[in-house]
Amino acid sequence: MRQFPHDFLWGVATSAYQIEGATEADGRGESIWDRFSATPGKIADGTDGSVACDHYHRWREDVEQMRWLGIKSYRFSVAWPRVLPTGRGPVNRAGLDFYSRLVDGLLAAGIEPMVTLYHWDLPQALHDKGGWPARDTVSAFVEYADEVSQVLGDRVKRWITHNEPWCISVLGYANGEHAPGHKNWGEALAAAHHVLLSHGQAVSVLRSNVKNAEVGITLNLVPAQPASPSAADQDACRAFDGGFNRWYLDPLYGRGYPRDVIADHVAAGRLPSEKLDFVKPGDLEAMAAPTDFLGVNYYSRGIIRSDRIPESQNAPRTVHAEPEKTDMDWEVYAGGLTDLLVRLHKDYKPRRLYITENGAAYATGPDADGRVRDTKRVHYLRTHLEASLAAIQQGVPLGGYFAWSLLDNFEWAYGYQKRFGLIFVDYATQKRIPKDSAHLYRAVVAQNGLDVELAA
Ligand code: GBH
Repeated sequence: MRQFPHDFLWGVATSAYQIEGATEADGRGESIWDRFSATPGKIADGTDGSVACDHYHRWREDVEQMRWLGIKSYRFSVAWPRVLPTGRGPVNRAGLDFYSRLVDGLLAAGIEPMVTLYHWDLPQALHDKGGWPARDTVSAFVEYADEVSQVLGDRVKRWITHNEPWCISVLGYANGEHAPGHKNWGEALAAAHHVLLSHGQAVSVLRSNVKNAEVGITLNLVPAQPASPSAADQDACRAFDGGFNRWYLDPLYGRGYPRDVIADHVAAGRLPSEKLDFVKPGDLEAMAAPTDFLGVNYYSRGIIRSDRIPESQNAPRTVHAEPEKTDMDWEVYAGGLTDLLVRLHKDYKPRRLYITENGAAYATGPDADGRVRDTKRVHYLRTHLEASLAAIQQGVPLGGYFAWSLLDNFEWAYGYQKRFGLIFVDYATQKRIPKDSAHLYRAVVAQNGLDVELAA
């Protein structure tokens, strides 16, 4: 009864800068995250990704963990500065060889690789030439996609161009929480445009280099609900959904940028006029290149309250947040995942959807007996898998689920204090300990269904 389709792609996800370490090995160049984390005050615990999980040296052990989990696919990202240390040619073979060995190791373990080309580690040299707000970065990305897919394309079938354009542009260029730490909305919107354009241009390159390629992009999407039925809250919710979700979905699915959000940006002084100077003829067509799947990263919903009118004058809050929050302070709300998937299927009709990330931060470590009883993550995982199955039962073409993350890792501006792993990492010794949630996931994957119990 509570079974997933027989070909459902069970997986786990990671990203290069968050796990690899070895930032100076084999000719790797500097990335904007090396520079940003070395800047005092940017990372909560003052750490960086220079060692992280030392996955660059321990990848064989990590593939063994995946084999134990029984997963069918592993989503990882390629570090652009390992392949092209200064952003553009010549290629650093030693850097690309690391991914070639990893892919061979995965295939030997019966695990299909899914490659993300860009998970935020822009070569610093490209940043110095303007970074994502500069249009030249588009062709640099397409060249990079070409080089990587020429070498890995004989063994890697599934490709994700970018991870979370909203984070790249807004966190990186508008609110400064992520590298490169700028605070300029004009730059952020130009950056978002160039990220989406580079995605569209890379699609055809990937298709020509990879036989039977499955190509897509991953977005971080947040289903939103107004806090009350008041007109002000409903409008705030429209605006949130517009800026967070539709700004990326609409152009990817051929509708161009949403007019209402352009007007919001102008009204808020984030854009000088409704004319988007960074959009050149042909861009909107290129961005809408047909893809094989949409990757969805889901963590929580948004309950949206207007800040235009004082709280006291607003209608009473009618949407109640669940009391449970993760260590990120994000509400645990599994129903949002079903709602989101159903809405994407209905409004945009992607050929297929993959949940490319879903998970929760809880700092739970080993008890005296060595076992990691991460009960809250077990609950999060179970309820979100139920929510995924519910979407399938409502007709959503959901092809797979990738838990975030295989390992505890470098959680960007939060450093190592936030732990998302199914597997605990003792950073002092680099020892890996599968948490209770890993045992649950292993049982689900083995059964391809949810009627599983965990040993007490
Ligand atoms: C992902 O980003 C990243 O791809 C990954 O590298 C990272 O480690 C992981 O998630 C965990 O943070 O409205 O409550 O959902 C996620 C980025 C998640 C951005 C949630 C904005 C809004 C909070 N985001 N978020 S909520």
